[in-house]
Amino acid sequence: MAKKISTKGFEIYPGLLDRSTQESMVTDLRKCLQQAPLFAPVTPSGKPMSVRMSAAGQFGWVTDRKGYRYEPQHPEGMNWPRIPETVLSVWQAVSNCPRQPECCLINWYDDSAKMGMHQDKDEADFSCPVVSISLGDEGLFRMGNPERGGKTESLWLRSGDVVVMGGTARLAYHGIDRIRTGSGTLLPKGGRINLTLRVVT
Ligand code: MD6
Ligand code: FE
Repeated sequence: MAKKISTKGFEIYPGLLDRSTQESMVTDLRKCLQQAPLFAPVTPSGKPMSVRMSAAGQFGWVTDRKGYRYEPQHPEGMNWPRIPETVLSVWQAVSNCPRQPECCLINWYDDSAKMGMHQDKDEADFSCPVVSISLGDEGLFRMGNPERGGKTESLWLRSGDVVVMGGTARLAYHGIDRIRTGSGTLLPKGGRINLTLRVVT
């Protein structure tokens, strides 16, 4: 198995995906986004999020004035595409979970996008981890605790890095403080893609 760093229960696999795997994944994701385009999510309080979002799988995670939830269709009404095999194989390699992911959330960060500290808790089965894949520009990942506040640790996630949030870290707060513009060479126009695989039901 590849090198693994464990911090606060988060398991980080630096450089798990080689360049050609990352390139195949981007090709697959472009097809997904043709079927289910990125949209600009709004928090339940009406605040626009700085990332743009889409998903693949049986469910996509969405947010709008009605709240945070999983939905079987894109906000514009189309079905979500299937989760690409290139992405599913990462789950098989690192999740140690007998269930299959039902959602691959696709988050797209431009230069100024970030993600505030949050828990991923809209899923039903917290015995399954969330697995995240980073592509493109580097993002500063902040890892916290199961309760809001307390000490945090930060780490730059690079293209091809994979993070597993399971066990004691499954409900830990985490976020992306900022993007390092132009740090990646995978995406010709720059930016960062983060995929998170989740079992929803
Ligand atoms: C990101 N990731 O890396 C945001 N969630 O852009 C997440 O929110 C996340 O990396 C659950 C598990 C791992 C993650
Ligand atoms: Fe998250």
